[in-house]
Amino acid sequence: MKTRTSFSVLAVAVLLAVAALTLAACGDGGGSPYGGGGGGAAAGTSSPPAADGATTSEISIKNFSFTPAETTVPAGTTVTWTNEDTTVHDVTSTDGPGIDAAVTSTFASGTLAEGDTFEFTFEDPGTYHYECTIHATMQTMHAVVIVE
Ligand SMILES: [Cu+2]
Repeated sequence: MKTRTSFSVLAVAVLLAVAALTLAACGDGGGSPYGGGGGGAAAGTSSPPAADGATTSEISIKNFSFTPAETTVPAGTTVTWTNEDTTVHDVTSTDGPGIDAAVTSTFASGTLAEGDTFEFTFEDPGTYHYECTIHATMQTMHAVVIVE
């Protein structure tokens, strides 16, 4: 029975940290009406290749979280982000392959209101971290696209 203790303590610590960050960052009212924890992972939606070989992938922005948080796609894929929150968000890359240290963005959506979408086509393989700059203090507002 004691073997799970360290895992439980870690899990509780992580939950507390996330809760604290959420409380600290939710300054603009609104808030989530449904305390919805956990669930709702609508599964990575990767569409099959189109006739011309191009692929698409979709990422939702919901409850101050990018879902999925990690997306792996083949080069040439167009990724579409959709803001499903009533709160505004953005999608801004923080690093990527072959980028000069002085350059911090390879893509930036600008402010996305509820229902707005942003598309970016990833031509070059690499790991692209991105965030919502509006809520950058929240762990769930950071995510990554891996292009193979
Ligand atoms: Cu945001």
